[in-house]
Amino acid sequence: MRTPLPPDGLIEGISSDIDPFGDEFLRNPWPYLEELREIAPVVYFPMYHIWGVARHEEVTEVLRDFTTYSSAAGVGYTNMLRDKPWRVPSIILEADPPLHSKTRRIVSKVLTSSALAKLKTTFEERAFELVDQLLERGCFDAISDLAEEFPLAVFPDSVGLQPGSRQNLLRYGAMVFNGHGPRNHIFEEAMKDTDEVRDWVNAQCSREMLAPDGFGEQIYRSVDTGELTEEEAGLLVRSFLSAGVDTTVNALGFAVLDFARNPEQWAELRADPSLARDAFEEVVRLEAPVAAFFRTTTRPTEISGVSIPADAKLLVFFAGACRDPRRWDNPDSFEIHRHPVGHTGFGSGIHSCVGAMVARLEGEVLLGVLAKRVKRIELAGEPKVRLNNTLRGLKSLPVRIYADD
Ligand code: 4MI
Repeated sequence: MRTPLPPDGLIEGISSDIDPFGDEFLRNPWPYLEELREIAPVVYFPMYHIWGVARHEEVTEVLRDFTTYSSAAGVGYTNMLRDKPWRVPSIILEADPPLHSKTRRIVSKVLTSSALAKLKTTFEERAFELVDQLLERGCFDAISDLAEEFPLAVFPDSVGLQPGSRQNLLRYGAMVFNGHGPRNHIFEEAMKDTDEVRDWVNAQCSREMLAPDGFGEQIYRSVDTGELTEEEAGLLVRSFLSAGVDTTVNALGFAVLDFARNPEQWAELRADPSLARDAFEEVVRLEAPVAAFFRTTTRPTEISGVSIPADAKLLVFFAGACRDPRRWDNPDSFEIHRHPVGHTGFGSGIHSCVGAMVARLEGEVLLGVLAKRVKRIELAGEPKVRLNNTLRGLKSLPVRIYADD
């Protein structure tokens, strides 16, 4: 069952044949996002019967109004209230208040700044080990050998996961993020062996599997206080594993690429490694590793004079807002001194990334360690894009790095 088509007058002048889940778009979305921003404040995609916003003002307006633009029907293309989703819905991402408010509060209490401050030394030790190994090699793939290695070396331990098989987390992430798109070839490819990976992840989320004092075990303490059921706690641990790996992998991969392409910015970071956190923030703005999520309208609504019917899927292009020239000077350039306050790389509003502080810690630590040890980062081959229905990222990034003298 589809939402009725809007009357012609409402789609006239706002329709686009751009395919936001086509290979070309996903490989290089920037020219298309520019076109979408220019067409109208809200665009209609007849091929999917969905609407979209790609300007900063409209993206933040939609994300603020969580009653009109609901997450409970899922933040992907599928309306999960109508069509059976491939996994049990997330009780934080794919939920509205009051359920979302409760789960969000519990997760935020686990991810406090004091909890993260305790992890910093461990993260730094791992970063130094890894960077020193890579310096010995000189030439390596910054995706598999650095951007994937580092989060997999620190994040699952912080959650309290059992050792071993961590590659499964990357396979699961591919399912989660490609699963938000329509059933295109990328979706089908990611979902090839759902059962095995899904069962493995679900098993890792049970209380007995989690190490004492990790984020996972701390979530389960809310079961003892009666705030969560055992099942809800397991689902929140699953959210950590869903959201915490691929996102940071892609951000860190782009960080390396952005610095390889902008050696003057690398020189600035090296001159003052305390800029590492600001630099990572600018990477998240410039690259928007989580490119877009959907909302579903709960009533007929209007955005900047454009009408949208009730029960419509609306694609919110975080990446479009991150490079909107209405909001940013030189939006396509990488400037670590920019302080991009209000960027939507972590979303905006009540659903804005609850793990942002963990991501920032990983980014700050790894870029800080690289800045202290590495004089120069050079591309040693063409970067290759990894196609994904939601995430922007690379599948390979050959680089050469040179040790500080
Ligand atoms: C923004 S990435 C993300 C966030 C939450 C979940 C998955 C991905 C989840 O499963 O709750």
